[in-house]
Amino acid sequence: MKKDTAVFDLINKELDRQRHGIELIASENFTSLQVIQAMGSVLTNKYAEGYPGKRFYGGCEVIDEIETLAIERLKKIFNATWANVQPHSGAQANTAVFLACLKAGDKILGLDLSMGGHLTHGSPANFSGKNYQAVFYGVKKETGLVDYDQMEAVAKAEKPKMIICGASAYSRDWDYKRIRAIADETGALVLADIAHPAGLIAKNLLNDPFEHCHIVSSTTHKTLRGPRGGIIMMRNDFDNPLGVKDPKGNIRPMSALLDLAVFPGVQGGPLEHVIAAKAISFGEILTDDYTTYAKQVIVNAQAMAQAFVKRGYDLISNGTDNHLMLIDLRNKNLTGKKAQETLDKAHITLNKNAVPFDDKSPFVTSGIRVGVPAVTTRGLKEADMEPVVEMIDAVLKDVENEGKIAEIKKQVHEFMERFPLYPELG
Ligand code: DSN
Repeated sequence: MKKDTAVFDLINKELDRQRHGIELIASENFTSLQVIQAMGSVLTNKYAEGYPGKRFYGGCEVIDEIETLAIERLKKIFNATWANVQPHSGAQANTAVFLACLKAGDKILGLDLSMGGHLTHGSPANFSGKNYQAVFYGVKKETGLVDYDQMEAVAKAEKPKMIICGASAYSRDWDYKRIRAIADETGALVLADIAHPAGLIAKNLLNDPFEHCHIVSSTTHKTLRGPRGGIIMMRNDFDNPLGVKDPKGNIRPMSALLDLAVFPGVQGGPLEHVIAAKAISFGEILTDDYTTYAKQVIVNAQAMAQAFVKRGYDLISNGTDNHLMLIDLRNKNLTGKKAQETLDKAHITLNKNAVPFDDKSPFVTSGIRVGVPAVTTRGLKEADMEPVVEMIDAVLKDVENEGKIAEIKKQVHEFMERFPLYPELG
């Protein structure tokens, strides 16, 4: 068959872009080559609806071994007793959790999207806000920290069936113990969506949500550095206290309800090529090399935060505990949109982001979100954060100066040549 050069040329162009630029999107990372190879394998040909040992198709004996390996490795990482590795994404994982735990119209309490939350935590634009009644907590204006008093007050007043913690743009750790206490007092389940900091939690560098939260969901492609996908886990199984039943009307353990919610609830055939890639990345996470990586992520994020503060940037909560920071650009007379677009021209990639109490639309925003998981995988260390921030600052100080931007772009390419990406790909 003739090679589709139209598509492969574009793939190579994207490889080139990834190699030359500085990648600071907090939710992105670079997987190992073996993770990419597994995703491009013959496993994509196989239908395997169901679960290991209980499939609706023949010929699943190898697939069963692969999926079991992924589940067992994931359980080991988080000291979990149950895991589902089939969700195609974090959004799919959360959809399945809601389907398993709640009835349509039930109330949920999540971090407001405009305060750093996630679409699937109750945004009116998302299934979570359309099918469920969403109420929200936020962060404190003075500190930028999650307002647990507000969470408690809203929970007491609204009696949500589920409290969701986790965020897309929050640079601090979570008080899971307090959240569970609020949930116990008000009769709610707790879902921790750890999509962003999962890799740091895996290595005990942040608080452990499994101790206190009923259910934990995540993506696999952010700090976990695996293929694009989702997962759901529990350390302790339990019978759904909200009285949600399986399709036959039986009360079942949460693990069974969650499995049923993923398939056949919200998905059909699992992506077994991606599940194989998940298994590989989970194996990588269990190594000492990954522990070194996760520690370096935090060291790099703190060095980067300091470099920004030194240059007068206004960091929400004044710093970071994890892999990212949120920067309010209003004191620099810039919007997030302008900053993102200008930095893009210099091949420095990050995203515009609403800051808490933002006065601009989500398409413009007052801020940017900056994360270090991808550059840490490239091999950048804390001493490299200064020159990176210097280049960002040079662009943002002079956003209309195309000559300067071109000069920084050249510096970016020269700088990143020191950190080869996928050299095996030629
Ligand atoms: N889109 C992801 C992020 O960038 O954080 C969240 O789903």
